[in-house]
This record gives sequence, structure tokens and C-alpha cells, in this order.
Amino acid sequence: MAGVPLKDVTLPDVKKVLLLSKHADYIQAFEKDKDDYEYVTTEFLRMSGIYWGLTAMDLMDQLHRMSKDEVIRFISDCQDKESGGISPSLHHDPHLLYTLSALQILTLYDCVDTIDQEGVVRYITNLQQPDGSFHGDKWGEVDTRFSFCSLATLALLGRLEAVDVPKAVEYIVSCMNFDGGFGRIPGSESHAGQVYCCVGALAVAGALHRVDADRLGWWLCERQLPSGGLNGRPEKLPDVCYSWWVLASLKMIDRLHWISTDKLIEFILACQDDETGGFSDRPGDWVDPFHTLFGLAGLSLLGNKEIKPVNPVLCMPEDVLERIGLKFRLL
Ligand code: GRG
Ligand code: ZN
Repeated sequence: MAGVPLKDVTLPDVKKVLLLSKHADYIQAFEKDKDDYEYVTTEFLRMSGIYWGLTAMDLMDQLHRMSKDEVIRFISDCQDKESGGISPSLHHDPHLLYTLSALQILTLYDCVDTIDQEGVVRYITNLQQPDGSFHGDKWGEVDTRFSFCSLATLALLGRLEAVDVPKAVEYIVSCMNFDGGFGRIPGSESHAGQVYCCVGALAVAGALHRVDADRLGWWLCERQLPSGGLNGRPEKLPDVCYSWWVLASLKMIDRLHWISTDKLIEFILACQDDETGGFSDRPGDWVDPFHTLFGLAGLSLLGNKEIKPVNPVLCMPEDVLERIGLKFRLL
């Protein structure tokens, strides 16, 4: 019986090299041009956008080119005095997603003491539910992304004990599926992005032994397509950001060697724009800071020495986490 053809892309014939200085120019220009259409239309996720850009710059050892003081002031202005949570931008509501991004940025800059840290701890504590899950904000959506954001933020603050970690772990384990993967809530389909969040949260909690590493490793390496690129679940197209979600998960469970690294490197490099710099999701698409960070971070995990070593749990440079003495036990 003929197999079902895989959805995939073809790579250009000419192999690409890493265009580091163009990527740094691209991120710097993205931050500077505040009237740009792309910049204006991404206001609702600005805090995460700043984290993607600054982390990409730090991984390329170019953080000094960015506007530190402006960013630190912006984060302080985005903290909601009442709840303690941090919003993506001024006049937006606080959310766990942007609270984590803000803490990651402040840690990069060694400036965590410029905000009300107790407020952040209070915000996260109030969002944990009796079953161990977390609401993303006051509106009550539950998603394993928010479990990761909560535990990761508290780890950066050295305040993990402020929530019920064993319950948080049980909730994450209840989201594990028959294929070894994890979804948004119990019973929902395995997706590589949610796998990263669940495995990452378990790593922060010191509970990676709860993962079925062989079963999950198998599902994760089945994400690799003939082009070398990775998709996020069966029957989907490859996308550079899964070079982070999938690879970081494989790294945490010590199964990174289960995929073809040479082919993946070729795919990631094919997603660079030779003219503007930056990475896109797939060869030939528009570039953006999100795919630029995850392309670079993926290459770092694959051993590229031109990029700083990246931590697979938090997607931050290892030297930054070393400075604050934060270490996670991986498999
Ligand atoms: C510190 C790196 C870091 C992250 C913070 C928010 C979060 C924690 C992680 C997000 C994980 C996630 C869900 C990633 C997936 C992003 C993505 C490409 C979503 C698109 O999903 P689909 O199903 O697209 O629309 P596909 O690729 O399946 O076609
Ligand atoms: Zn993507």
C-alpha cells in the first residue's frame, strides 16, 4: 500500500552559511524602527517580542547594542500595582506569559530588583488552582504553558516554594498522552510547543523522572521530515521554531542524538534571509524576531560555537543563569 505523502518543503540547492552580523543588524533595526508596520501590529505581545530580540542579541554577544535603560523603565511601567502581574505593553492587562518574559529580560540585564518582586510572587500564587494548574490571568484560561511560565518565573526569582510544586507536577503529568507527549489540558492532543512547556516545567520542579523518555523521545524525533526540518505534530509543515520546542525537549530528556543534526542545521540555515538578516518559519517566508531567536537557539543546542550556549529549560544564555546560580537537573 502506498504511504500518505508527507507535507514538507524543498530546500534551495545552494547550502547556506550562518549570517550572524546580518541577524544582529536585523534585530537592532527592528527595535529602533517603532513606526514599522510589523512593530506596530505586534504591540499586544511586545514584552515577549523584547525578550526574543534581546535573547537573540545576547546569544550573539551583541546585547550592548540594545537600549537597556528604556527597556528597564518600560518593564517597570508595565507592572500592575494591584495584582503584581506584568502586561505585554502599557494599558494592556497583565498575564503570566509577559510576566515570564519580563523576568527573563530583567535577569539578562541583572536588574530584577527594579520591579516589585513580591508583587510578581503574589500574582503567580493567586493564579494557582486547587488541581495544581494555573490560570493565565484573571480571565481563567488554563493551559500547560501557564504552568511553565509560573514555575520558570518563580525559579528566576528563587521563590519556587511560593506555590504548591507537587500539585503543579501532578497536573502536568495528568496532561501526558499515550504517545508520551503533552497537550494544553488533560486529554488534548500532543503538540511540541506544549511538550516543551511540560518537560520544562518538570525540569524546573526537579521531576523529569516522571517523563516516559523513550516514548516521548520517539514521538519527538518523528517530528523530523525529509527536508531535515521539524514539525510540531503529525501531518504538519516544518517550522524553524520547532528547532527549539522539539530540540530543547530532546535535550532535557537526553535524546538529542536521536535526530539527524546535519539535516536540521541545513534546514535552519535555509530559513535565513540573505538580504535583511533574520530567520523565517520556512525557507522564503518573511523573517521575524520570534523565528530568529529560535533558529539561533536551535543552532546553539546543535553545537554551533559562534553562538553562546543556551539553556534548554529557559531559553536563556547559560552564562546568565550561571551568574545567578540557577541550575536544573536534566535526564
Ligand atoms: C521561554 C521559550 C520560552 C517560552 C515561554 C509560551 C511558552 C513558554 C511556550 C509556547 C510553546 C508553544 C505552544 C509553541 C508553539 C508555537 C506555535 C508555532 C504555534 C502554532 O501552532 P499550530 O498548531 O501550528 O497553529 P502548526 O505548526 O501545528 O501548524
Ligand atoms: Zn513557528
